[in-house]
Amino acid sequence: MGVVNVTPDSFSDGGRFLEAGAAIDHGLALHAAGADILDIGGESTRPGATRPLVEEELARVVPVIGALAEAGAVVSVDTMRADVAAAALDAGATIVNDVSGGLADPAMLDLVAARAATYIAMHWRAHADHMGEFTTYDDGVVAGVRAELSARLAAMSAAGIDPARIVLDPGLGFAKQGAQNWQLLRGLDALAELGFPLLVGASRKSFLGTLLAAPDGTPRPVDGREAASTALGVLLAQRGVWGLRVHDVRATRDALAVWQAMEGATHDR
Ligand code: PMM
Repeated sequence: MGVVNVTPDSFSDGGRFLEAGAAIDHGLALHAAGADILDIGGESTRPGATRPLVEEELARVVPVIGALAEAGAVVSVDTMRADVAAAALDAGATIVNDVSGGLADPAMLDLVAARAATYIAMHWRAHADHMGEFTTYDDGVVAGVRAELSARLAAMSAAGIDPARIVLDPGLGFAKQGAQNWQLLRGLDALAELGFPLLVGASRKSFLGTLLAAPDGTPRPVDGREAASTALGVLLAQRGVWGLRVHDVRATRDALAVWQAMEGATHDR
């Protein structure tokens, strides 16, 4: 899954693709580089971010989704709002990527059920402006995320969402402190046991910046985290995750091709 953030302030690429034409060109490039899905988002969820108005979010994502779906890409909309999801599905998206797993908007699960969309439900506890206050997990982060995702699955089932259309996501960086992200990644099997495909968004996140910090402790800036993101993507693919949400699709595709060649999964060349 290739990331197309149509936002002024995302941590990884904020402001670069705010203009629709630039976002569409970027999406087309990710599609050409081998992305199976393009994920279009109009709300930054970086720690501390404030929310855009719904009109603003709609104006950012709908034209981009329309153009990319028209070009033949499978499109997901990265939104927590049912109204934005509805407009995105009307514009040609087929997947709703809701970082709140249905918690932010009470209308979301019913909408997804009614429209028979594929639903990516991420683990989430609070909006970005105060999620840093919710990083306590009494039984450890793996057990906590698993229990809270199970509760969301019950809500999805009650709303009538087809289980065959559900994907779960551990929500790296969302109400998680640095080390908790590594604990979650190591404990991914416990989430896989819930019986649903997993999507993981690790690309360029701050726990990688911390891992790669300079000797004086300065975190590695976002644009220096690509090799680590790609390496982690391969390890996750080897563990059987269904999807990787990444910024550099070409690097990820190349790394996956190397892994598959080593496994003998591709023709010998
Ligand atoms: N991370 C971000 C945004 N959307 N969606 C899913 N499903 N999983 C994630 O981990 C996720 C997401 C924040 O990262 P960005 O600012 O690079 O988009």
